[in-house]
Amino acid sequence: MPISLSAPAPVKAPAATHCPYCALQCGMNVAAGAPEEGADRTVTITPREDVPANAGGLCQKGWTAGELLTGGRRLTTPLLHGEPASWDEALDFVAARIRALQAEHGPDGVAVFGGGGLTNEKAYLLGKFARMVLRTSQIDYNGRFCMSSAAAASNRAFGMDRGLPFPITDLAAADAVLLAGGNMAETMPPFVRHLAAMRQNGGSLIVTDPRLTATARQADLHLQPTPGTDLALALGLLHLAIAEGHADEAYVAERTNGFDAVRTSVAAWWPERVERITGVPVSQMRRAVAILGNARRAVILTGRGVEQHAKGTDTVTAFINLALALGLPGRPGSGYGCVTGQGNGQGGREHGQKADQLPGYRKIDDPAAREHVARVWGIDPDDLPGPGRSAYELLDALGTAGGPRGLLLFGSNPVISAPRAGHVAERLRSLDLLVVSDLVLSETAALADVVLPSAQWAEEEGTMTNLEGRVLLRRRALPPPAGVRTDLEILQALAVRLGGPVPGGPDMARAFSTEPREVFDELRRASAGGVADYAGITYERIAAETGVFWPCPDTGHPGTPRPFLDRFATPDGRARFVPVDHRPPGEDVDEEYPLYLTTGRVLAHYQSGAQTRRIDALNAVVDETFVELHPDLAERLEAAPGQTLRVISRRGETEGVVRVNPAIRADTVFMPFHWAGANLLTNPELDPVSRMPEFKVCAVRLERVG
Ligand SMILES: Nc1nc2c(c(=O)[nH]1)N[C@H]1C(S)=C(S)[C@@H](COP(=O)(O)OP(=O)(O)OC[C@H]3O[C@@H](n4cnc5c(=O)[nH]c(N)nc54)[C@H](O)[C@@H]3O)O[C@H]1N2
Ligand SMILES: Nc1nc2c(c(=O)[nH]1)N[C@H]1C(S)=C(S)[C@@H](COP(=O)(O)OP(=O)(O)OC[C@H]3O[C@@H](n4cnc5c(=O)[nH]c(N)nc54)[C@H](O)[C@@H]3O)O[C@H]1N2
Ligand code: SF4
Ligand SMILES: [Mo]
Repeated sequence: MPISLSAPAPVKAPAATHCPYCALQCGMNVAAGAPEEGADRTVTITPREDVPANAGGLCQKGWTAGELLTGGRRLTTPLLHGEPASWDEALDFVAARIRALQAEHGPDGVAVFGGGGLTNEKAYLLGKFARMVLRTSQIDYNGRFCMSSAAAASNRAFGMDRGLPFPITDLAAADAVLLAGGNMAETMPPFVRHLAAMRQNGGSLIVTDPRLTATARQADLHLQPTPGTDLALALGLLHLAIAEGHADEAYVAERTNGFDAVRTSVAAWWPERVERITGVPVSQMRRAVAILGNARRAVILTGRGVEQHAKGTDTVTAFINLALALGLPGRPGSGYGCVTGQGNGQGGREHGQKADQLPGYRKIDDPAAREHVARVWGIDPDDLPGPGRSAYELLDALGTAGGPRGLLLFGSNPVISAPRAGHVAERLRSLDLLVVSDLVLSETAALADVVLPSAQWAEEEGTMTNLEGRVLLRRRALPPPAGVRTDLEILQALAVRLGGPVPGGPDMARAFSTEPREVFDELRRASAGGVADYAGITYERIAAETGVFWPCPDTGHPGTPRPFLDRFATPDGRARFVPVDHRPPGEDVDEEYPLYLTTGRVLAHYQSGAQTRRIDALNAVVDETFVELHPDLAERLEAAPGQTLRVISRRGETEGVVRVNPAIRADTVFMPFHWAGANLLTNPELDPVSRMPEFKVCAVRLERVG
């Protein structure tokens, strides 16, 4: 069904903006044409050359991103119990239910769940709405499922978590890159150009992945560990690096603390022991260490493959320890970085939608932080709630005694993407009130009492912080269709209904501006003096400079592409070595469940698939969930490609179409999580520090169907 616009959009110069999907935030020009009478509006996308991350490249998801702006597959009217409703009806209902639930259960009776795809302005205002209007401590977001382990490890080691603490273009000049658990050829195709440039300049790429992925095929060395054993691998690599004299003693003495304890702790991780645990041959470990140790400039990167484990924080810490021993972080052209995933995965983790956090990457239990943010918001610091539950713990508590009875959800689809998703769906169904703001009727929105149709990327302004920590401007290319509101408008409408104006209290219409620029200016003040300081960043500067790197404390400051060159963000300026030890996965294989299941992504689909499963060109590439297995395993099961297999774990079962691939370990099967199924199986065991679930390894068995 075509979307009718309230007023036809004039054909304008294309808007120079960025892709709606991943953290590479490829630059693209979006040109919107005026619809003919009765016809659909048209959108044309071309890549931008001036954005270093993609420099003229896009992946198939980026090329096709316009389809959801024009197609009739999106929501254009609020839904109240599944029926079309007016905005006033829907919003009045939500406000009344929130009031009733909080009267009965207290402020924590209503929770908020956000997303790393939201702009900085939305993420900031969502956190403010939760703390200032709802006064609930119960807010967290899907970034917890994404890079939280890397964030925790970076904070621990460097006192700051800025995904890549250097511009992505630095990679081209490295002599070696170790990519641990990332598959950029499918998850960020234009990223591979930077790795290819490095190799063209004579550098070497090392990839660790249980599968010989499209990325691993481009590597000079592929280490293929058993899922969940990367921590042992990193300890083994450090053991070898020290034994072979690659530790940079001068750097360690000058720039770090705590090396001795780590040196002692890795002494027990001799290579043969590591080979037994990981399955990676000693010779390959030696080669990896020689490549890294002999490089003048080297970079260690981690992706979700090593991070999404119940020991993800310690695993990343072990890789950071290796990087520190080799003297990499804070050296020009070298370092450690986490390859952040979601469009605003970096900014979304900085401005207060996290359970323990206030804007500017401040801690919610820090009195000075509370004081600062409360002053910006015009409230008493004592009225700010404390820390709440982490994402999975929050979802798990919904509708239980003592847990929240209502949930407002913006920018996530946990029915597909949360671990042990069958249980999560049950918790969502048990709520007294579920409100979802989305562009499409996602599987989670389909369970909601109230669905609020929101505007999309190219229909509104805002800022996104990409994987380099570069703050970018998302420009408006066309107006939203009639009937659709922006998330900022939704938050304001709810704040006004719920919060005031009360005599002497803040004016909620002003406290919740619907103008992205005004929200950003407030975010700048709220972040000022924090770790992620945006005070000096303006829309004008971003436009003029093609992005500004935080921290940027004042408008005269140039921004900080490489924050660790002189000192780390710790109190004494030194990086911290943290001793860590290997441990097995939360759930290991046994007789009943003899195979490892690992999960991840395919090129054509994004996340829960809520957006990309509605795009024909992407469904034409792959439109069903599959289970990838080694030929030996397929033979044992007498399973042929195209047949369906049942995959069973302790938490649930699902089916998948067989794909036979010699590139996977024979003890491991892989499923993408873009379709319902994979997460019915996954293990919600959480990392003790980051609260990351163990998406990347659990035990399963396979059965033939019929
Ligand atoms: N096409 C596409 N691109 C995306 C996304 C998407 O959904 N689709 N999502 C975006 C987001 S939010 C993110 S977070 C990034 C994620 O980007 P990546 O981290 O590259 O993505 P994944 O596919 O989750 O995992 C990477 C690899 O880890 C491997 N792996 C699995 N288990 C283990 C293990 O135990 N050890 C090791 N060493 N490797 C393991 C998998 O085989 C997989 O190839 O992608 C972003 N880009
Ligand atoms: N098994 C397994 N599970 C995983 C992972 C894995 O590797 N394996 N990876 C995890 C990772 S890294 C991530 S990041 C999560 C992501 O999983 P989800 O949080 O489910 O991510 P999306 O599918 O991007 O969901 C975003 C939703 O918000 C909507 N949306 C997009 N933009 C906006 C906006 O501006 N406003 C509003 N209101 N809505 C918007 C989209 O239509 C979509 O429905 O999945 C995690 N789950
Ligand atoms: S790599 Fe990421 S940002 Fe670039 S076009 Fe693809 S999905 Fe969009
Ligand atoms: Mo992610």
